[in-house]
Amino acid sequence: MHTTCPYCGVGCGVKVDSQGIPSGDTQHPANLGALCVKGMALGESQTLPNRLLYPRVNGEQVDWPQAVEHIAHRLGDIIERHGPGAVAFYGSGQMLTEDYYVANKLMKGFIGSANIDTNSRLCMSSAVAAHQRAFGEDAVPASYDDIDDAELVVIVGANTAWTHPVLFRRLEAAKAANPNQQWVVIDPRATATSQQADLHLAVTPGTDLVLFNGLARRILDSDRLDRHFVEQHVAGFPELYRQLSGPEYRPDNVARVTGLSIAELNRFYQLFLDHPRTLTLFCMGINQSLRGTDNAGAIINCHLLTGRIGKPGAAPFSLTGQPNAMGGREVGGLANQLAAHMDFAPANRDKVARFWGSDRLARAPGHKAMEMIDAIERGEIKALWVMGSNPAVSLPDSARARRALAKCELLIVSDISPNTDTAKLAQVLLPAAGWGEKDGTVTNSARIISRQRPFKPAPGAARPDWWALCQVARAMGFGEAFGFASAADVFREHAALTGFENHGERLFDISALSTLSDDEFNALIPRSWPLAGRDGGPARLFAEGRFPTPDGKARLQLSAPLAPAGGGAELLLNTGRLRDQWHTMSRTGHVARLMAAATEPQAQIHPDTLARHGLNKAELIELRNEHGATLVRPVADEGMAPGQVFVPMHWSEEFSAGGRVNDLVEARGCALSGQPAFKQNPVQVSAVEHRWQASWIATEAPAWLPQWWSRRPLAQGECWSLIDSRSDAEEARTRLTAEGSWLDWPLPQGRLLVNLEQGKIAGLLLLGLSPWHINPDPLAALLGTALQPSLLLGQLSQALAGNSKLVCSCWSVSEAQIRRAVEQHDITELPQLQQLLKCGTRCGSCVPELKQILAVCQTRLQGEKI
Ligand SMILES: Nc1nc2c(c(=O)[nH]1)N[C@H]1C(S)=C(S)[C@@H](COP(=O)(O)OP(=O)(O)OC[C@H]3O[C@@H](n4cnc5c(=O)[nH]c(N)nc54)[C@H](O)[C@@H]3O)O[C@H]1N2
Ligand SMILES: Nc1nc2c(c(=O)[nH]1)N[C@H]1C(S)=C(S)[C@@H](COP(=O)(O)OP(=O)(O)OC[C@H]3O[C@@H](n4cnc5c(=O)[nH]c(N)nc54)[C@H](O)[C@@H]3O)O[C@H]1N2
Ligand code: SF4
Ligand SMILES: [Mo]
Repeated sequence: MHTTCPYCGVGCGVKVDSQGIPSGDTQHPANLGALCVKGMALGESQTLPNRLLYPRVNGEQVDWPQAVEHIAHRLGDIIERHGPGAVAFYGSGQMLTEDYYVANKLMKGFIGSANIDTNSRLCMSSAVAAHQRAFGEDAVPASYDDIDDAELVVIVGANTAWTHPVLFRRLEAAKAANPNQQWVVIDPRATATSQQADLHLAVTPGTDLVLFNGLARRILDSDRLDRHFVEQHVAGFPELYRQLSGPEYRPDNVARVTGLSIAELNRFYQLFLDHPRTLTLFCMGINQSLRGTDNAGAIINCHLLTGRIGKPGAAPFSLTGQPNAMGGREVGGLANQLAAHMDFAPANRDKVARFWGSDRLARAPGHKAMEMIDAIERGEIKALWVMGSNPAVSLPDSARARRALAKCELLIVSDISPNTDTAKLAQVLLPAAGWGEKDGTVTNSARIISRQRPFKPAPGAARPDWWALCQVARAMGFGEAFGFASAADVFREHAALTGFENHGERLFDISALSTLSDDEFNALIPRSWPLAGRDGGPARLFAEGRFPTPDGKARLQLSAPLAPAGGGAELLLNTGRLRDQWHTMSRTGHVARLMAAATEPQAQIHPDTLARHGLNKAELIELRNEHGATLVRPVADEGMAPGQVFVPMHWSEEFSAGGRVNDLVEARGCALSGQPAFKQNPVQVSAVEHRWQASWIATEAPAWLPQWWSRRPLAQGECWSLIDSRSDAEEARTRLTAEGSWLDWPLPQGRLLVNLEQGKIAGLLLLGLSPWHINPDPLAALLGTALQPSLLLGQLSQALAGNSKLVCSCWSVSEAQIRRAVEQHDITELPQLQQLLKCGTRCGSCVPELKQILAVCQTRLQGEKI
């Protein structure tokens, strides 16, 4: 059975065998058989420990008709009292296109408000706005095949090695096949991606706009300006020329603002000038910025000025994050779009109203994600339906977002888990069918539409989101328009709308698929749009230099000036992703091997910065600003620029008492797109003077929790790291061991307590030792076994031998093992290491880190030889 991976926007094809075991689909054009570590772990991650199985209203389990009746009645009542603007939907790029289509149709077409926005606002709305401004339509003019043709790959604001791993493997393969291919990585910190670049530009955060405008200025001054292309196909040249002639874009000023040397600038600019086949990949470092839309516009400008668009190996390439972020854009599931690449212009409204057969169509754009929170605070939005997102954690200023969610008269949450921080605030919980149970389509970064196919029944009363939406729509009296019997039915209508009175005005037209039979829909192979090129293969967008604007020309973009950088902050907070976790961990946090590479919420900081703030010895630090505070482990990282801190976005209250980084992020962003600036926030830092710390290893949670805790799954049981500055160790021991019978061994550094139930080990508590530095697995292996003191001592000494970061999750190979192997066997090349330890030979996601560790070891060994 062929389906599509439910994680990132690479959109890899997955084959699932009769046992439900996933493997890469060799026939899928996105991945040609490869899968990354998250894709490989799909077998394990599908089984959630706590699945939401039945609808709940105010904590009581109900059946679907009761839940639907309740929702329809409450929504109807609120709309009657306060108008359609008082209700809102918040969706997700993890919904299928069919879910998205029905949600959009219900809100904009029949409830009559455009208050439907999604987490894609937080993700790529800046890129969407830039595409619309520059091209006239939100169309990504690149395909994965361009990677093989490119001579220069610029990766900006993206840690592709970790976030789009299979794409990164394609990049590695392209470079191996064409050693002349050059890579420039632009990121304020050194990453697994930058490590492999020919040139890494560690820009001052938030200054990419100046860097790319400086590049555009250099292009204007060179013979690489494609005058013919600009004259024929591009508008706005004189205005841009004037803007770029200012002193801000002189090299000395660009160097000053971006923090780069003139030599670095010259090298990057010369590489760009020298390589017509340039592919510029960009992601959250560009989009999640106060100037997100301008950033993307400045990148597109450089491609337009050099005519590097619509040609093999040459394009600006906005990478999408989620598996169906692009599908949501196609459907029009953002508050400022209407449907199917149409906006709210009267002619479009008229078309869509006739197509849907509705006289209640929304008149104007609705509230964007952050504005929804404001509107709830003002009491304007009273009911919110969240689908496929955990906004209590992932929205900026999340403490405030949680207060707003709690204030809603009616909060409905559709999820597969009842335990997310958002689900805990809901009055109505709806059990959604998850991956492997749902049926429909997704569109990836490169506009490839693929099928997600079910291969097992949904458990309990879980149902697809489109189905739940249709039930509610019917109960609200909109029955006729929501009579869909299957995902195929929804898809056909969606496809038909894309072609409805289109007359070639909108590039997004998949109406040829609107007549697929159920069997044909089922058999649909991955297709990219536009549906066919000249040779019947994938079509290249903008190949003729024609753009979907009234005059057929692309538009160069002017940009607003950069706001002066805020002074006075101790540290600048950057946030983003880890290799093995997915967002708020709702789908990956319960898988032991995915948590093993980063076991606790943490902050990466340059060692000099740690020293400057007196944090060298701190076990736990507090980051805070006027929005909130959070507690995290400090990790020394030479790859960070001094004065900056990187905290992953992943931890929530489900997994830790700290680490929820969005409590520190201001709800402010790009004024044009409404996308929050998650990447640059000022914070203060201080050490937490703890009085004790401990590891709790058991299958049950401790009955008492101190100030800070963090939990992680192990192959057997769980490990809870506990730290406190309020109680002392004796009080902790008394409270933690209040239940059950415990044996107590003093250790040189602390003590080991063992909970025995009927002679078997039910739990272990290591008190006084840093959980950060022990390896809990050997002790956890004893859970449920009879107490054997000699075995216990053996396992204890293994545990104390140290915790080394897991690098290869597939073959469980740690950093310490790799370092030892390199030293003992004098390893210089990756294949030797792979042969010896097997690391990096399955999914390959850790290959960039293996290379990084190998390089560091060799530099050290060489240093020792000299
Ligand atoms: N493992 C994993 N993969 C994922 C996801 C996940 O949760 N986990 N999520 C998916 C989703 S939804 C998304 S949107 C993508 C995101 O994919 P990416 O954008 O690649 O990931 P991030 O880690 O958010 O940020 C990328 C980089 O931007 C850098 N950056 C910060 N500020 C600046 C700046 O001012 N300028 C520049 N040039 N760079 C800056 C950060 O240091 C970081 O390394 O990942 C997708 N893939
Ligand atoms: N600080 C910081 N914050 C960020 C970012 C950042 O870089 N830094 N990035 C932002 C970006 S780009 C994104 S995309 C967001 C992502 O953040 P969220 O939108 O919160 O994403 P998830 O945590 O993946 O939440 C998805 C939810 O859907 C549920 N789910 C899974 N399958 C289904 C299904 O089939 N149906 C339904 N109804 N539910 C399902 C999951 O259990 C989970 O609770 O975070 C944003 N927040
Ligand atoms: S790169 Fe990994 S997470 Fe992304 S789609 Fe492919 S297998 Fe899934
Ligand atoms: Mo995203």
